[in-house]
Amino acid sequence: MANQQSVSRVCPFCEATCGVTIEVADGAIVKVRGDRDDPFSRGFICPKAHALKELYDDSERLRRPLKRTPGGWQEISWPQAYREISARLLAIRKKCGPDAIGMYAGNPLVHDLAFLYLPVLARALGSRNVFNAGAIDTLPKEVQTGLMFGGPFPATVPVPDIDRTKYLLIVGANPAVSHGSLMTMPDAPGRLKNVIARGGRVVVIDPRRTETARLASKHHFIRPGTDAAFLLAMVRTLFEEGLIRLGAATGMVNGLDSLQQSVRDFTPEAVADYCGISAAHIRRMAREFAAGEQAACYGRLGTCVQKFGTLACWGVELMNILTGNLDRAGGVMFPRAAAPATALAGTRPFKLDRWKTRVSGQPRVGGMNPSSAMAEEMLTPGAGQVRAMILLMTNPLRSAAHSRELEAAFAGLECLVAVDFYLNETTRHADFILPTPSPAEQPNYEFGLYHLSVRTIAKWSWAAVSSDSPPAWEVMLKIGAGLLGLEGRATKEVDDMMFAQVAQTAVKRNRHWEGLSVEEVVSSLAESTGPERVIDMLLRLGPYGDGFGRNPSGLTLGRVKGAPHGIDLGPLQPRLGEIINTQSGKIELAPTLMVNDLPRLRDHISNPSAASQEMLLIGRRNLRTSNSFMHNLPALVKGRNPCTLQVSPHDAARLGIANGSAARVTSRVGSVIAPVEVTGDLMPGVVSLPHGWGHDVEETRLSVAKAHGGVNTNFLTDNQAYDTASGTAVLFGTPVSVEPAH
Ligand SMILES: Nc1nc2c(c(=O)[nH]1)N[C@H]1C(S)=C(S)[C@@H](COP(=O)(O)OP(=O)(O)OC[C@H]3O[C@@H](n4cnc5c(=O)[nH]c(N)nc54)[C@H](O)[C@@H]3O)O[C@H]1N2
Ligand SMILES: Nc1nc2c(c(=O)[nH]1)N[C@H]1C(S)=C(S)[C@@H](COP(=O)(O)OP(=O)(O)OC[C@H]3O[C@@H](n4cnc5c(=O)[nH]c(N)nc54)[C@H](O)[C@@H]3O)O[C@H]1N2
Ligand code: SF4
Ligand SMILES: [Mo]
Repeated sequence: MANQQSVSRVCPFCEATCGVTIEVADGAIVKVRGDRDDPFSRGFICPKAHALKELYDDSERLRRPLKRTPGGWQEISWPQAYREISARLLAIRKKCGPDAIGMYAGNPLVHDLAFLYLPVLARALGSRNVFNAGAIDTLPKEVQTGLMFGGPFPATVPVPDIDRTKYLLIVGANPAVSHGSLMTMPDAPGRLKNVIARGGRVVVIDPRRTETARLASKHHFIRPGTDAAFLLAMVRTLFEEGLIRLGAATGMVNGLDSLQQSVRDFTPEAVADYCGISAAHIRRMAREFAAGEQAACYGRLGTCVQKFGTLACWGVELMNILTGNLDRAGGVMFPRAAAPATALAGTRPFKLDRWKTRVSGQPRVGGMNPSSAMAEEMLTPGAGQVRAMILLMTNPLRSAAHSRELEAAFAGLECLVAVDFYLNETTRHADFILPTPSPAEQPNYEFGLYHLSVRTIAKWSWAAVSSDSPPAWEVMLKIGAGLLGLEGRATKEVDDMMFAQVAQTAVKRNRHWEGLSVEEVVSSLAESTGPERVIDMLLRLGPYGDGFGRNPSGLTLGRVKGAPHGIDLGPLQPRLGEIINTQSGKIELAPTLMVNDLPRLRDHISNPSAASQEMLLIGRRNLRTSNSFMHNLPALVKGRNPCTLQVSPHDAARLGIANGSAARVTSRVGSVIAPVEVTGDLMPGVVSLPHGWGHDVEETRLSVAKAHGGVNTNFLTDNQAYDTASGTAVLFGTPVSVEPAH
C-alpha cells in the first residue's frame, strides 16, 4: 500500500505514559496499538489509547477558530483571531487593570508541550487571577511536599517504588482504573499484581470496593473525608509502640517531638467510629506497615479533594518517613527526571503566598488561585473583578465544583477566549474558540510526568499526522505577544526573547556542568524554536545530558529522538540529600500549617456532621474515558451507561430506591436525577457518581456525547466547601440527600 508508516509515541490520555504505535496510511490513522518495544510499557495499553485515532477522526472536532457573532458562530483565520483577541483583551486591561483578565489551565495541558509556555503567558498577562485545575486535584500534595521537602512541585514528590515494594498501602486511589496519578507507570494492574506475586501485600483504604481493591490482599471501607484522622492514628501507634525508624532520613528531620505531641490525642480508639475502621485494624495496619522491610504508603485523589486534604497528605508522608521507607528501594523515592523542571524554577524554598484571594481570602499557592474561588472572583464587583478569561483546555462547567454558579459567571464575562477543540458546555460561552490540533497531530515529551515516574525514562513522541493549525504553545505565545503589545511580530522573534529568559534561569540553576554560560546555551540552540528547544536545553543540562559537549556521550534531544521506543535510564535511586530544599535544610515533620489545622480536624471528629442522616457523595472514574472530553467518541462510549448513582443495598432498601430506578440527589447547591445502580461495593452511607458527564446542552457540537448525556455531578459539589489549608475543593464527601424521583 502507498505511503504506510508506523509512528512511535506515548499515549497522552492519563499519567501512565504507555508507548503506542500509530499506523498511518495515506495521511489517515489506520490503527493504534501498544508498542511492545517500549521499554517501560512493553505493549500495554488501555482502551483510551484509541482516542488518538478517534479524536483525530471526529468530524465535530473544530479545525478552525470560531468567533461568536450576532448571527452565530463564524469561522475566522488565525491571524484575524490573534488580532481581534489582542484588541479586546488590551481594551479590557486598559479599562479595568491587569487583574481583570483571568486565566485557567486544565488537565490536558499537562500532556501538551504548551505546558512549558504557561509561565510565558502568565507573565504577559500579569494578572493575579490565574487559576489551574490543581485545586480540584493535586494541590494538597503540592502544599504538603512543599512544606516538608521544600519544593518545587512536582520535583519533590516521592513516588512508591512499586516494582520493588513488599507492602503497598493505597489510600484513596484507584490505579487499576486511573492507571496511577503522581505515580507514572504503565500497566498499573500488572504492577499491582506483581507486588502480590512477589509475596508482598497490597492494602486498599476506600469507601468503595474498587477495581484496585479487588486486586488487593485486603480492603477496608473508610468514611469519606476521615483519612487524616485514620493516618494520624497510625502515626500515633508508631510512636506508642516504639516503631519509629528514620532510615535514610536519620539526622535530616526537624520537629519529631512536636509531631509526637500533636498526634497524642489521635488514638485509634478515638477515631475508629469516625473513620469506620476498628481500632484493632488501625493498630494492626500500622504494625504491619512498620514491620515490612520495604513498604510504601500512597494516597491520591481520595486524600486530596476532601475536607482535610493537606492533613491527609501529611499523614501519608509521615507513614513513609517514620518507618524508614523514604528514599529506600521498595519504599518511596524521588524520581530523577532527564529533563529537570528544577532548572526552570526559582531556588527559594516553598512558601505559602502572602496574598489571599480577593473575595473570600482563600490561600494562593505558587501564584495560583484555587478554582473554587473562580466564580466569586468573576461575580463580585469591585477593583480586581475578573471580566475576561482565557481558558486553556478545560471544561470547568463540567469539571469544577458548583458548575451551575460558574456557568452564570462565565455567561456574564465581557470576553472569553478558549483554547479548545470542542464546542462544549464551557466553550459555548466563548467569544473565540481556538482549536489547536489533536494529540496525534503533535509531537510531545511528557516533561511533567517524567518527574513522577517509577523508572527514569526519556521518550520523544512523534506526530503521526500533520495539521494546518498552529500548536497550542504558539497560540499561547501569540496571545502573550498581543498582551505585551508585540502583536504581529514573527513567532521566532518573540520566542527568542522568551527563550533568553528561560535559559538565564536554567544556567543559574545548573548543578551538573562547569563553565556553562547563557550565551553558550542560547547560541547552541539558536536554530530551534518553541518547546522542543526548551526540552533540548533541559535534557542537555540535566543529570544524563551531554552538558553542551562536556559529556559527549550524554543525552540531547537528537539522541532521544533517535530512540523511537524510548530510553530506559533505570530504576529509582536514593537521592534525599539533593532533594531537600527547606529553609532549615531538614525535612519538616510538623509544619505549622498542618499543626494549626488540627483543631479543625478535632472539631470534626467530635461533631462529624451536623446532619449525620445525610449521605456522602463521592466520585468514580471510568476506564474508557478521561474526565469530560472523550464522550463524543463512539468507540469509547458504546455499551452500558457508566454514569449511574451507585448505592449500597442497605441504603437502597432504607431509601426505597430500586436498581434501575431514578433517584434525586440534592446538595446545598443543586439537585440532579440519576439512574440507580445498587451494589455491595459501596460503603453504607456513601453514594457515588462519576464526573465529566451531563452533556445535555443544546448549543454544543457534541452529538455523540449528547446521546450519552449522563448527569453532571458538579451541579452537586459545593465551591464553598474546601480544604482550608490549601484551598482545594471538596469533590469527595459532599453531603447529599437521596430520594426516589417520581
Ligand atoms: N466531581 C468531580 N470533579 C472532578 C474530578 C472528580 O474526580 N470528581 N476530577 C478532577 C480532576 S482530577 C481533574 S484533573 C479535572 C479535569 O478537568 P478539566 O481540566 O476541565 O479537563 P477535562 O474535563 O478533560 O476537559 C478538557 C478540555 O480540554 C479540551 N481538550 C482536551 N484535549 C485537548 C487538546 O489536546 N487540545 C485542545 N486544544 N483541547 C483539548 C476538551 O475539549 C475539554 O474541553 O476534573 C476534576 N473534576
Ligand atoms: N480511566 C481514567 N483514568 C484517569 C482519569 C479518568 O478520568 N479516567 N483521570 C485522570 C486524572 S485527571 C487523575 S487526577 C487521576 C486520579 O487517579 P486516582 O486518584 O487513582 O483516581 P480516582 O478514581 O479518582 O480514585 C480516588 C479514589 O478515592 C476514593 N475516595 C473517595 N473519597 C475518599 C475518601 O474520603 N477517602 C479515601 N480513602 N478514599 C476516597 C474513591 O472511591 C476512588 O476510588 O486519574 C487519571 N486517570
Ligand atoms: S493507561 Fe491508557 S490512557 Fe493511560 S497512557 Fe496507557 S493507554 Fe493511555
Ligand atoms: Mo486530575
